[in-house]
Amino acid sequence: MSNYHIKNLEEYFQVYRKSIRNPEGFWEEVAEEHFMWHKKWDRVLDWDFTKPEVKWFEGAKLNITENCIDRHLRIRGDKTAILFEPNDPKEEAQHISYAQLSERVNKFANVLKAQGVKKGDRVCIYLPMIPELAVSVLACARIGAIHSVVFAGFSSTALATRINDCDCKMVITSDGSYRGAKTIDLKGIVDEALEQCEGVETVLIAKRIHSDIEMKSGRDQWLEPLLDEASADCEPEIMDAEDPLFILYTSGSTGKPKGMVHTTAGYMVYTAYTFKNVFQYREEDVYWCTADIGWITGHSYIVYGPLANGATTVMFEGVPSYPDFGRFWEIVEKHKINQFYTAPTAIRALAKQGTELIENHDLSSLKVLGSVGEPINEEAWHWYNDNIGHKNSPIVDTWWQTETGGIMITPIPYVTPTKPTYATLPFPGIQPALMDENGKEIKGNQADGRLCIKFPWPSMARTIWGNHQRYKDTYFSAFENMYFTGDGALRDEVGYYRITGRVDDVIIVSGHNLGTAPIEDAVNEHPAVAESAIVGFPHDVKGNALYGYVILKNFGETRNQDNLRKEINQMITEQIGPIAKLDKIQFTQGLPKTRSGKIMRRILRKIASKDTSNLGDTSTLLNPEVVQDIIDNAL
Ligand code: 6R9
Repeated sequence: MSNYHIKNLEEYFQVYRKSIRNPEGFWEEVAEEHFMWHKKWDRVLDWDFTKPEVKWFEGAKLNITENCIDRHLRIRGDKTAILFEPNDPKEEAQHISYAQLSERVNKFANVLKAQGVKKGDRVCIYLPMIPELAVSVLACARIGAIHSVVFAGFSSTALATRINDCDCKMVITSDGSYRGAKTIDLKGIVDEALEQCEGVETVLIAKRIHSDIEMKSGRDQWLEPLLDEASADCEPEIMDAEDPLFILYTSGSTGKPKGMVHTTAGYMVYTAYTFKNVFQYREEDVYWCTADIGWITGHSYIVYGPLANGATTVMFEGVPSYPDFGRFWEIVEKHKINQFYTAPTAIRALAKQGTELIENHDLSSLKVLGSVGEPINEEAWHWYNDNIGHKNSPIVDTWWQTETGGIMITPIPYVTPTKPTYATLPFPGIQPALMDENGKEIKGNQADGRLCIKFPWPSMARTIWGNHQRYKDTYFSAFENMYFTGDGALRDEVGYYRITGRVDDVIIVSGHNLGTAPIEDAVNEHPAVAESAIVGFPHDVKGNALYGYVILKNFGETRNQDNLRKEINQMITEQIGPIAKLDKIQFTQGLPKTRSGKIMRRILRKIASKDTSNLGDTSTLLNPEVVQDIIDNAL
């Protein structure tokens, strides 16, 4: 296990330097030591950021599920792979061993095959956080089908867009889901979506809430009887290193969501290696990431990374507030969680509840605390450190993206001294750069600029499904020969990075990326709306909340404005999902525009944040007079 587990800061710097001096050699060593290959690569890396084209481990043959399951069977067949904690604390937790996981994945894979799914076919998975979600992801990977998991909080319209974008022929869902005290009719949402999706031939339905749903004959099938019939032996499809493993959609600043394509070998190597080091996972540990598998964090650090390490990974079906705000701490105590990975928005929501619900739980099993999804503010960082970690579990503030596949900038716990609000140092193999507005790299410490990455890493997304040009335009055109992240960052006097937030029109609300354009499209579909602009403003729990400026077709609209606000949010819920609802809606007669007709969001952002002292020069606007009017009527 030479360089697999980094032990101290000196070793980190050694490993880091080695990884930069000879990236191919470095990643080859990681790949050689820790995985099962049917054939090793002919070439470690081939890349050209101008095309852009990146290939890792070309020529290698493998199946990721053999690495996540089969190879553990001999040594840890009885070890819990997935620990399922249901929504209702009275329902018993399920310990699914590696042997049981193997059986379930093989059976599911055989069901997919029997339903005509083949290598390269796209399968949409729209499931709550129940074991079938992880099992269906792995079953797709077993037979080389490309999974596209859609978060089960998305609306039917959002689901339909994602199904059609990559031509899924199958949807895997459940009769419904539990979310705290509520149940959600997932199958009804799927039915509605599929009215717009001609390519879907089959819907497989897992039973969860035992509701009475409608089955469309010839299309819908209950999963259970099919699984009962299936053999528990499914030969893995042997995949090429660069065969797509999955598609995962992420919001862009404009246009429809981007289907990020991740491939097999590089993704596996990078997520496994980062998991082991960033969480300092040891064989007996129980690891819990509270994300949903519908997001990249769940793909990489609930499913693939942990399982590739033979870890015990917890899947939690519920929400932090049910039956009360002590639920997370109850679970930590119950399952003796060693590594706990969550989002700043959850930390802030829990911090608001005070500490009583923590004090009656034993959190002494915790060794590492993680944070991901958005910048963690100083107050939340200290609350987490003091009340959950009791100042002796290091916080790993992990910066990364759907596009990067794995953690990029992070402390290594017990190795890198932490600093509140700083993601600290690049992971081995990662070469960050800060760029100024003229496209020049800012060298040296104490710098502030746009965050780019100079050199490929194994788990980077390779393209946007069906639109390579958009991939190039979005990530490789802002700065020459660099991957542009869309984030701003600063580097302090010792070289630590602090991510300052998005510099594009993506707003992160409760850790979810939301593009302004699709929300504006939804608002504009309301018959009374002429035009709208959405910006973010600081919110003490969600990080950012959404503020909408809406121009009505008829400003004198006689309807009650509160009703209109409700209807607009209803449009958004239908088109995107409740996560994109606007906290504030201001009706206005105009929006500040440049002479070329672009909305000046900078001004709107300042007004929404109640920071109107320095709006800059507004005289060059097409319509400077609207600014004062908007300020006067701000909410
Ligand atoms: C993994 C994930 C990516 C965007 C990213 C950035 C923000 C994520 C962060 C962070 C500051 C951190 N972000 N982690 N900002 N500190 N530790 O969240 O992927 O959903 O694609 O979001 O989230 O702005 O660009 P994704």
